[in-house]
Amino acid sequence: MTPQNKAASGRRPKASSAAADAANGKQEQLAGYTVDPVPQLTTNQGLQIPDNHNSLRAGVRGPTLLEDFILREKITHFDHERIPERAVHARGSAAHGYFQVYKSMSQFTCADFLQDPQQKTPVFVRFSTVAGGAGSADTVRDVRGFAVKFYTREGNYDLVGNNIPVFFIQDAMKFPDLVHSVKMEPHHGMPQAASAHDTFWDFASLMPETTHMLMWAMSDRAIPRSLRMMEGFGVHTFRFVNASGESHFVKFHWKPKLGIHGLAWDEAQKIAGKDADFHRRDLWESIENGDFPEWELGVQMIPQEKEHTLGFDLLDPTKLIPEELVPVQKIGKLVLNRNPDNFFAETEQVAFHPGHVVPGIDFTNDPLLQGRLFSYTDTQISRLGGANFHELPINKGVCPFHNFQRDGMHRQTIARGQVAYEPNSLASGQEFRVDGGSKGFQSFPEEIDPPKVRRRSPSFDDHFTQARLFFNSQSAPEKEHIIAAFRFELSKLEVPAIRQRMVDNLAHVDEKLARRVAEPLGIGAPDAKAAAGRAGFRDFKIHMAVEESPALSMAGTGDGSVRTRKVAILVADGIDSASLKPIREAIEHAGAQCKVVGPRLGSVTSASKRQIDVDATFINSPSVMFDAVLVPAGKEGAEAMARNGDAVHFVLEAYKHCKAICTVGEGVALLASLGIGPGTEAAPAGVVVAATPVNNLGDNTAAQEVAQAFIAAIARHRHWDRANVDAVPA
Ligand code: HDE
Repeated sequence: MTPQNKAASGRRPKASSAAADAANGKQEQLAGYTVDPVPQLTTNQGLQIPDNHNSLRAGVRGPTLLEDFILREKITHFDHERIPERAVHARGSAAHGYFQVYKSMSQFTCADFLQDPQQKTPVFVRFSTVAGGAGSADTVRDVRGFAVKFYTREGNYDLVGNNIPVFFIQDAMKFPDLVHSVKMEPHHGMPQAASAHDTFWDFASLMPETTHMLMWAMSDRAIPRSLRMMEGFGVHTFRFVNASGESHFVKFHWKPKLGIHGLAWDEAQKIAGKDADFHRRDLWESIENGDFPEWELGVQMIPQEKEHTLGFDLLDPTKLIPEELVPVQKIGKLVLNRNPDNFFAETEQVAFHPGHVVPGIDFTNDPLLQGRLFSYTDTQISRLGGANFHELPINKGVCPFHNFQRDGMHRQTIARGQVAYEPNSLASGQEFRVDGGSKGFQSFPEEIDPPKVRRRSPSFDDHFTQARLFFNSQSAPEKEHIIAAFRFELSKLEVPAIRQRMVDNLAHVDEKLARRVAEPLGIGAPDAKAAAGRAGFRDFKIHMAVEESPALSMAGTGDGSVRTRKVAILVADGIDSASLKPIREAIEHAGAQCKVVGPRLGSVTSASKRQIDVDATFINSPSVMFDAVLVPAGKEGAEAMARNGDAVHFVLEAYKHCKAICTVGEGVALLASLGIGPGTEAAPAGVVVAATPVNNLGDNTAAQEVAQAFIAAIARHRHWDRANVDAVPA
């Protein structure tokens, strides 16, 4: 950020990002394009505008004159402000940062940005949902896009991935059908950003190859707690190629430092209404606060000659390679340390393309990837208004680029000279000819001499074994969440036959899963035979060397820290403020962020007549905005909260969503009166109660013990195994 635009944006300078940015050539390049507001208006031609409130008219009460070119310019520009939103992944949030490799990968790839651990490569990363429009809510159940643009010294490299390692379909030919089925239905334009409708499940149930990805999409992976807490995957198998031309197959993984965490489904739906920008805000705020999101880049590498040894086809994008078979090697880190200056110019205009590769990274024949290689340039041409989208500041490489492509809409470059062709001898007075030499990008010379066919490989035919592997690898609560998600989605269908077809398919994944899903849906028992008799079903089984893959579960991931976790401290008149202080200090010291939430803004009065500042209200910041809740002591305060329906709802809802709750003194009684406290039995999972009487909490040791137990409970993210949450009305 230039000093000038720091001042203009009003954002405080960030010391650590400034240091990181010193090595960031992309930022310097972008600075040349950024402008700041000045207290003087001109037209787009530079003419000063004396009055920006009144149009030119015939007399003060007369008609507006067509002559008013200043009005016309302003309105015309406004009329054309919108561009087509992305056909998929329309809703996105992005940030700048850098990538740094841990050690040279020269043995496997000659990609320049993967050679030198000292080198920081600037990146721009855009996260997205897939199905909804640009204004849809962040927390809908959906796949998340995870697209990374590396501005390398050899050209831009785009790793355009998702947060789920497999895809719904195997062949690009089916992509428009898939997307049409999941987007809002064409006759009435509903629902927005949701897969819980007939057309999606109609398509999915008729295409058993979707089954593996459906399992992921029904898991908590599809309702992430934060964009900072999800994995990313390249999905397809790519190639690394080293300087000697040797190739390894490679799968890319992004592993978040904070672990992989999801929301409760009920919570995700409520957040969609209470704060539709929940993920965008979280990303923005954590970067503004200096809590830079971080991932490690992992690779699974398979030597060329081992292509056929895994038991399934590496080219099939509905399959993953279990980490237990081929370990993920962590080769570098990605840090996001700067928010964009302008949403439209950067987040909206950024144009990703899986075909933006650099020497040392190449494609495979995955038929989904091959189709993508066509689609992305094509879509940018209509979305960004022509073939010159690479000249937009956010898309421009940081290395020199030149060729004889010329002209077109919105051309920025002024190419000098007489020559726009090759070979030529006029440009520099001597012959210039591209010589077919060994430099630059060389496609891996894979041998291909087959007949043309329009047919899937039979090695793609098994659609259930890896879906089962995924299900088997989940913890007990994760399995329950998947069952509940299937039930919810299928219950929304208007055509029972689609529900039936879907559970028939699921019987090939796991009979019990299918039965449990079917139970409340008013349909017959799952019928595996009926599924097997339908078109598209193939009776073929791949061999998996593992039955379970613990790496596919989200349980127990993360570094155990509570950094950036949000804790609500509930207050009302009459609470005991002394009981709060040591616990608040300890959790803030551990990196969590506290907000005091009360019945009104301003302040409340504690039992000892102190004024406690209130940051937010029960209504404007409900429990779904937080990861944990602290209910303080104080008889009057607890009684006041018990009388306030919003406070009661707050506590019950946090409990239902399995969040860590800490309560001291009379707060314990409040929980007990709501039927969720420890009562005479042990406290429910994730509920921390002060073991010592309240008045001893001033004693630092006792307070510290409570605080540390609370921190440990928050670090577990959610207590999904908490008993009886279904009985809680929230
Ligand atoms: Fe995309 N995809 N996709 N996709 N995709 C687009 O390109 C497409 C697929 C992914 O933040 C579009 O610029 C086809 C898989 C991300 O700007 C479009 C096929 C994966 C983003 C397109 C796929 C992705 C897109 C829409 C099947 C995970 C957002 C706007 C053959 C590996 C990038 C655009 C951003 C965007 C086509 C399948 C990821 C239409 C034809 C598999 C993260 O070109």
